[in-house]
Amino acid sequence: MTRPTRIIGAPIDYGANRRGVDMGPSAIRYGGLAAKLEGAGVSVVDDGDVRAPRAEERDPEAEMPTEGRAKFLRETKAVCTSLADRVAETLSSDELPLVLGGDHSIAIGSVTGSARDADIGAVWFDAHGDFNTPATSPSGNVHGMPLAALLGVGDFAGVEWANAAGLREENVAIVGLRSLDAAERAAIRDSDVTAFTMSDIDEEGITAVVEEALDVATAGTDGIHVSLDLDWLDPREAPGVGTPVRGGVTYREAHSALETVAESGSLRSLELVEVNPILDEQNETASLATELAASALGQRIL
Ligand code: B3U
Ligand code: MN
Ligand code: MN
Repeated sequence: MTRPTRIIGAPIDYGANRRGVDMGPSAIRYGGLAAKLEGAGVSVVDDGDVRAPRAEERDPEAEMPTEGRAKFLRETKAVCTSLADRVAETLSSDELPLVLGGDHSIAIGSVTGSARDADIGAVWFDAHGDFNTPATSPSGNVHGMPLAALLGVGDFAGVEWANAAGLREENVAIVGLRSLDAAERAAIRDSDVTAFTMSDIDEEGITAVVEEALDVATAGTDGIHVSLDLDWLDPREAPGVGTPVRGGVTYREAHSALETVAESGSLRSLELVEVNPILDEQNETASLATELAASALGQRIL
């Protein structure tokens, strides 16, 4: 039986190159999230959003040292710090945190909160590696960096607020890769992270790949964080994302993957990121996100 679930919105777009992803939490709620989860037998509380100042309210003074190469890192840190507290509090009251993004930089906060009182692994469903650092990123967008930040890769080494989860590379699996920058490709190959590309899914099938990813993330840990970037899906299924990449997983593969997550019984925290309602068609990507959350939390047809 899935634990009572607490929804926490993180409406930021600082980490993305497209405006609009800050409206993701509203769109996902409007897509019927609470009703879908309740329909799956999960009790739900909506905790509202973490406070996230709009980019226009930004104080142009006092740049952080790395900020020139990592846009809005100071604001990202502030939001992730309060998000981590909300996630940790949710877990300590025996509820499951369901975080709604926002761009993928918020994962630094979600994972940090989830790991505060536990040793966790992570499964990262994404077209991208999110393994850039301020020094390697071609875009400077922090949504392309959260895994590297959490693992202390390259110039993220020793960045206390970002590394605080103590996440181990051996317990991280990325699933669905199909777009990497040259330096992040090298960094992933040099790391102990397990990465499954779309070719692996084509060859082995989604269930086998997700089972292997779960083995990696659960080995010796207390539970797992699942980070679901909606650009993991093919843009035909999920058009409302800032950086779509052709050749992603299908609707059925996505549901099957999250059902496999639910069956593992190891899910500790979940997040849905990168839904951009401005780019969406009739809120279908947001609505798909709500369905996938229901599958991850145990929804079954029969
Ligand atoms: N790797 C590119 C593109 C990207 C990463 N994550 C998203 N886009 N969503 C970058 O900017 O780091
Ligand atoms: Mn991502
Ligand atoms: Mn992505």
